[in-house]
Amino acid sequence: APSLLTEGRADFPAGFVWGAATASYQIEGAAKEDGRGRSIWDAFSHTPGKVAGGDTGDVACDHYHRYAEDVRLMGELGLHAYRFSVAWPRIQADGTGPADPRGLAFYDRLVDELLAAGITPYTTLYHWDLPQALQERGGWADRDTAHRFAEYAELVHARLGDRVAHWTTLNEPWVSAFLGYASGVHAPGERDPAAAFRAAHHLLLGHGLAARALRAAGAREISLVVNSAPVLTPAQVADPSAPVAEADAEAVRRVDALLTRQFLDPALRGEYPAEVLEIVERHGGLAHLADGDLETIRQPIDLVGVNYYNPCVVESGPGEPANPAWPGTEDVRFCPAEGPLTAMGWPIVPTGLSRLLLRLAADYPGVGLIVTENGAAFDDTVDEDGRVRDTRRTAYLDGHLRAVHAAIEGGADLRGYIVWSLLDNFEWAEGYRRRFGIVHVDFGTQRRTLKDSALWYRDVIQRNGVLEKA
Ligand code: GBH
Repeated sequence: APSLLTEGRADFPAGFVWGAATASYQIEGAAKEDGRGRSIWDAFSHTPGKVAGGDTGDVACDHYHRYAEDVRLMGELGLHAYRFSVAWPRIQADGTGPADPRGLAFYDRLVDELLAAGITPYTTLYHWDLPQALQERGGWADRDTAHRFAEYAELVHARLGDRVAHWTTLNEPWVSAFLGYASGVHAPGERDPAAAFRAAHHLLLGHGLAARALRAAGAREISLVVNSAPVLTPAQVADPSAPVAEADAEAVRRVDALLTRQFLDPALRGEYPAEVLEIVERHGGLAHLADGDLETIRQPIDLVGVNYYNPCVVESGPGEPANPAWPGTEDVRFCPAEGPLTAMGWPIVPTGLSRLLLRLAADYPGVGLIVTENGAAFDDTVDEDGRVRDTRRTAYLDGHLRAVHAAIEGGADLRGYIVWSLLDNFEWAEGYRRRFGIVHVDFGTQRRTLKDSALWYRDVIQRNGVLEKA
C-alpha cells in the first residue's frame, strides 16, 4: 500500500541488519604508507582537472590511523554491520605476487576492532582502486586483470576469512566500466566504448573467478554489489501506473539492459541480454567473450547488494547521440532531474527503491537482497552549539527506509540496510565538497561530529524501525 511509504510506523523483521558503509580510497589516506602501491585513483586525482578542487585521497579521513576512533563511533551508533573495502594496492603494490603483510595487518586490526565492538564486518574486495601497474597493462579492458583479481581475493580471504563471513567481490561494475572507460569521469579516465564493454565483461569474469575461489576457501556469504535503479519515463516518476508509449518503452528497455541486466543476467542466469550483445557487437565486437566465460561468471552467490540513489529517467529522443557513459543509447533522451534534489543534483524519489527491490526480487528469484548503499549529499555545517542539523538527510533516509519496508511487505527477501556513508569523505570526481556522511568530518582538523541524522539512525537501529514522524 502506498501509505506505507509516506506515513505511520514501520517495524522491520527480527534479525534485519543495520549498517553503514565506506570505501578504502574515500577514507583511508596514508597513500604511501606500509608499502601501499599507487592505484588508478592516485594517478587520476593527481592529474589536473580530473577532480573538483584538485582534491586527492592522499589524506582523506585519515582513517588508516584513526580506525579505532571510527569504530568507537560505530559502536555509539549501535551499528550491526560495517561495510568497508580493501585497497588492493595495500595488499599487492603492483597487483601481482605475494601479499604485503603490512597491508593485511591493517585490515586485520580493523576486523579485530570491529569484532571487539560487536560489529559484523562486510568486506568488499574491489571498490575502484585498481593497482596502477595493472592499468598500465590494460586494466579491466584486459582479460588478465580478472585472473589477477581472483588471486588477490584469495590472499585477502586467507588472512581474514577466519573472522569475516560476508564477502563482496565488486562494487558497482557498471561504474568501473562505463564511468572509467566510456565517459572518463572516473579513473582511469578513458573514453573508449569498446574498452568499456570489454571492461564490463572482465569485471564479471573477475567476479566469477573470485566467487569460485572464495567459495572453495570456505567463505560463508558471497555477494555482488550493483548500482541499479528503476528506469522510468518522466510521467512514471510521478505516477507509477502512467501509460508508456512504445518508443519510450524501447528506450527504457535498452537503458535497463545496459544498467542492470548486463550484470545480473550473466551473474545470476549465465547469459547476456540480446540487446546488450547487439550493442557490444557494434562497439568493438564480441571477440573478448570466450567459451566457458558465462559458466564462470554464473557462480552461486548468496546475495545481491543494491546501491540505490535515484531512478534513471529516460524517454525516446530521435536523433539524440549516445550519452558518453551509455554507449548504445542513440535516440534516447536522458531527462534532467525534477523536484527536490540533493547537493549532487540527484532527484529524491524513495518510491524508486521499493520498485527496484520488488523488480529484482521478481526477476532474480532465489538470491537474497541487501541495500548496500543509500544516502544523500547535502551542504552540512557544524552549528555553534556543535550540532549538524541535517534534517533533509534524515528525511531522505526515513523515506527510503519506508520504501525498503514496503518492499519487504511486498515479499522481497531483504536482509538489511547499509547507509552511505558513515563519514563525509572523498566523493570521487566531486572531491570533498560533497558530504554523504551521517558523521561530519572537518578535513582540516579530522574532527568527527555525529550529525542529527546519525543520532536519528541510532534510534532507528535501537527500535528496529521508523516512527510516525522522522
Ligand atoms: C556510489 O556510486 C559509490 O559506490 C560510492 O563510492 C559513492 O561515494 C556513492 O555512490 C555516492 O556517489 O547517468 O551517467 O550520470 C555512485 C553511483 C551511479 C551515481 C551512476 C551516479 C549516474 C550515472 N552512481 N549515477 S550518469
